[in-house]
Amino acid sequence: MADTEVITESKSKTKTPPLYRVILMNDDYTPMDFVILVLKKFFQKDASEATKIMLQIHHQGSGLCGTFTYEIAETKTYQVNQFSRQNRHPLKCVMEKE
Ligand code: TYC
Repeated sequence: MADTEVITESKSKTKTPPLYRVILMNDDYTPMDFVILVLKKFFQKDASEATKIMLQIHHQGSGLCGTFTYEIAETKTYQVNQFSRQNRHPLKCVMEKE
C-alpha cells in the first residue's frame, strides 16, 4: 500500500521498577526500645528519626520504615520478623505494593 501510515511508538522504554512499602505494626508487648533498635539496625535511621517513627506506630497503629524494590523489601521484612521472633517479641513487619 502506498499510503500506509507509520505509527511511532512514543512510550518510554526505560521502566522504573515497582516499589514496595515496608511497614511495622503496633502491638501491646514489644518494648519501645526494641522497635527503635530495629529501625536503626535494618533501616539506617538515627535515634531521633527512629523514635519519631516508633511513636507514630504506637499512636496510629502502623508506620513506614522505607520504600524499596521487591527483593530488598522482601529481605528486610523477612530479616525483621526473624529478628523479632529470635528475641521473643510479637513485632510484625509487612510489605505492600506502593
Ligand atoms: N505499643 C508498644 C508498647 O507500648 C510499643 C510499640 C511501638 C510496639 C511500635 C510495636 O511497632 C511497634 N510497648
